[in-house]
Amino acid sequence: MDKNAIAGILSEIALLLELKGENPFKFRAYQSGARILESLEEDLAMLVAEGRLTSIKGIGKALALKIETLHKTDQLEYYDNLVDSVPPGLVEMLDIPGLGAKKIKVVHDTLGIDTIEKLQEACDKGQIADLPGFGQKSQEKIVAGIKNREAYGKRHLWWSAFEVAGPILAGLKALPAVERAEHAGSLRRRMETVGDLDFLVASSDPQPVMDWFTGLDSVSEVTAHGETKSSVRLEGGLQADLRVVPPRQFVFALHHFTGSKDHNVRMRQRALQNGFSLTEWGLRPESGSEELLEENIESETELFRFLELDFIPPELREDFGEIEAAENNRIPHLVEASDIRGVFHNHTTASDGHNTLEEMASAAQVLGWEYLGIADHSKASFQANGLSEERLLKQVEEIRQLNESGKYQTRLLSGTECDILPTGELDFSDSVLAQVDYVVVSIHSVFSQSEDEMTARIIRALENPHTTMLGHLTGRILLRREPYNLNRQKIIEAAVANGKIIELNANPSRLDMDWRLWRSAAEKGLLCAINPDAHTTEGLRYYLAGVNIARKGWLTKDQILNTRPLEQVLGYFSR
Ligand code: DGT
Ligand code: CA
Ligand code: CA
Ligand code: ZN
Repeated sequence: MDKNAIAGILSEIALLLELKGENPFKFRAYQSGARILESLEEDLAMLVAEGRLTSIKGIGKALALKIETLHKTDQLEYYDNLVDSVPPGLVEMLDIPGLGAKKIKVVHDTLGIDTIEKLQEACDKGQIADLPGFGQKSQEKIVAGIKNREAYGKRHLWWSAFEVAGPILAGLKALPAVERAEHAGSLRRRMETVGDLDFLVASSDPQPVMDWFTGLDSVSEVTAHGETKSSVRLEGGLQADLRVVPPRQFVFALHHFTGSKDHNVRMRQRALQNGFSLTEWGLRPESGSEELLEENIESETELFRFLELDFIPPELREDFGEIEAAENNRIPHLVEASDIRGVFHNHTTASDGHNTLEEMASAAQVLGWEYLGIADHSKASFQANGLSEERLLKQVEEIRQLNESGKYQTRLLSGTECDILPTGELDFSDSVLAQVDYVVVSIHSVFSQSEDEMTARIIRALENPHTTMLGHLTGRILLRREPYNLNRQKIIEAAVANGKIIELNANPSRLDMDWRLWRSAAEKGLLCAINPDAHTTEGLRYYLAGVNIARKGWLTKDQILNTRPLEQVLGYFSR
């Protein structure tokens, strides 16, 4: 077992122990053990072979033995017994917002509840509200959480779905029987989450393509195996559809199965207005004739052109006004990944990142970036090892020296991700904030304020003259945590009025602010910054997910600060 798999098991042990109500010291030891393993730089095999695991701070004898056993045998009796001793329903309840291990234990111990269904029943009867430490509010929150869990249960983050889809698409393209292959559906439209993967292939010999697809190693179940359509469930729970069409139908099918449904409806209406019926099979003149018009349409561009429209990028096909825009040559030139010259909101080992300043700098250089901003947490985020004033100023100095040394071509910028305190005040004083290049302000605590309080809190932070940009506007964690209560429009207006940026947090679980808001916000004059919120060198790559969402939000290069060259960015900061 590799270190990440072992770290996964240690975190699970921590959760199970907490669910059992064990001594906090005990489960925290596993939690921190997992974190240590994740950020381990030395080779685990080497450490085990040389018996040096216990020399790492935070890994005692007992923990070392378990890590060693997992590493060598892939098994651990202690873990297996623990899993057996905790009802799986309790573990599932951890997904419900507002229900931590402590509360789950209370629910289990007092009412004998060990499944989500029973939890729902108890809520219906009002029993949860009566438990000590719960109350009406938290019961309502649990009910909402159960609902969300059902709604979200079947969806997946775009980023992880795309990683799964990549090799499958490459495999399809490599098959001799395949002329063309593309992914379609929400994956191609770059939605923040996807329900299932859709693949489309042009081939006049579907059989071997279907057989290859349903026979993939990663397929755990074949749910349909037809002549031209197959569906499978992949390991990890994702479902995937494959459709094979004759080559001359490919363009029409690609457009149809890319969707969205609403966009398709509008496109069919438009075709009808022009006297044609548009389907996944082709275009047919409405006036009786059965003849299909497909000879001269070999790309989506040509299909749109036939309907007197400019090409509409898949990201925009959401019936958000894209057809009107395409009619009037007003599809914007959307931002592209290659436009990005650097990013601002990233973490290092100084707070809760897993890589050092220099490792981040070197990774940014590999990405070809002109600048890399570091914005570690501030002191109020003690759970994320937030920096004190002294540590921040020390980091500013470190960054200055590193820049001066000329060791990296990427220029480092010193920022901070400064907590917005519950009152809307910032976690650092003006005199400290004046010493960094820019200030990202974010909420990391007291999420439960009312809409008015939260909105006022954030607006107050935006009014601080030192604030440069607002981090992860709503705090949502896709598929896991709802946005906090806030009035997004009021905040956008305040940002524009105060000349502040709202970031597009590109972490695949956040993608916050939501793409649906960007078009109108940018029209009001809001400036965007795409930030990966990276906690590792790998995490810098999340900027790609941010570019997707910016494109979905109709954003162009000039509406995004980090497409600008270094000099202009510095100029912007020193306004
Ligand atoms: P998902 O999978 O829930 O994330 O969303 P999609 O958009 O990938 O939806 P999916 O997989 O059900 O279908 C793929 C595409 O096929 C969809 O984007 C549009 C098209 N499509 C599917 N069903 C219909 C339909 O009933 N009417 C129309 N007009 N188009 C459909
Ligand atoms: Ca789909
Ligand atoms: Ca589908
Ligand atoms: Zn944050």
